[in-house]
Amino acid sequence: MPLQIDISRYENLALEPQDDGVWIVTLNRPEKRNALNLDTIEELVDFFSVAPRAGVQAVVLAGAGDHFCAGLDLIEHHDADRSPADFMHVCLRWHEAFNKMEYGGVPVIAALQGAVVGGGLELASSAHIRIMDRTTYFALPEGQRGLFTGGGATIRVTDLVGKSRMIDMMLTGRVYQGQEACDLGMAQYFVEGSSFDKALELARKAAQNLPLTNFAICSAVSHMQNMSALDAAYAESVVAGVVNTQPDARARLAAFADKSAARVRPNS
Ligand code: 1HE
Repeated sequence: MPLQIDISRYENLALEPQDDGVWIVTLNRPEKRNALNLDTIEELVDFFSVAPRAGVQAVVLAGAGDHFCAGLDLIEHHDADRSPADFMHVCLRWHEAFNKMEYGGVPVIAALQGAVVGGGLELASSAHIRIMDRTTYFALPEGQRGLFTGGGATIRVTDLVGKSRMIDMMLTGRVYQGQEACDLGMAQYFVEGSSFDKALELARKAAQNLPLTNFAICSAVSHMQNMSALDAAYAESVVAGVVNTQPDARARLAAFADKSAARVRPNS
């Protein structure tokens, strides 16, 4: 019996389940440019903890308004006047949320518009696919604010663009946008139209895969990056042993064998 997600409990995220198992999850504080306060982080933890067991096939992660996310809620942080231990625990909750996203097994497709900055870029980099459009720009303003990244940028943004670029972004506040940002790996898609429309299209496509296959793609690949090549090869074999023999795959293999399944062709 899948778990239920009680949409009415969420105040900082807007949750919209679609008929095909895709859920649209929108950061819903546009008046604060979707800055990440503690409550938003807790709602992300809640949602992504349950989503893999609630029949969620894919997630479109979006931001309400003109900007995806302005990063850490600087006003909340200022007013709370936190101790080092307090802020360490804040960061641990961010990691809890973002690790649930990256390792949870449900495809997360981020629709990026406007500012994707600081913790907003850390959030985006936890998604499996990022779509940007003409309005999207990326930055790590932590350096200018007297701060340091605390939501995984040292791991995930470095993974996307490399150590030297990440350090430059933090030291100088450098902003990346347009084709250059996409070419560097900030996003996998750069669209002329709306990033949201493309994200929904891709989420619907991913949702047609078997859930166990998607689970492996959106969990095992990340775990294996943390292993030695020797251990990753072993883990890959075990995962493939389970996934590639799943009963639901038999119909798809049979369709290939009887030539009714679509073939892989170059883009026209
Ligand atoms: C905020 C935040 C925020 C806006 N925390 N309240 N992140 C940053 O350094 C980015 C800070 N934000 C900005 O640079 C700009 O706000 C934006 C480029 C995102 C948008 O600009 P704009 O002109 O559309 O909006 P605005 O007038 O600057 O802000 C509108 C409101 O949103 C305003 O609130 P209001 O009550 O005065 O109307 C802003 O205070 C509020 N707002 N951004 C709180 N970030 C785990 S460590 C992670 C470390 C970091 O993420 S550091 C990077 C923080």
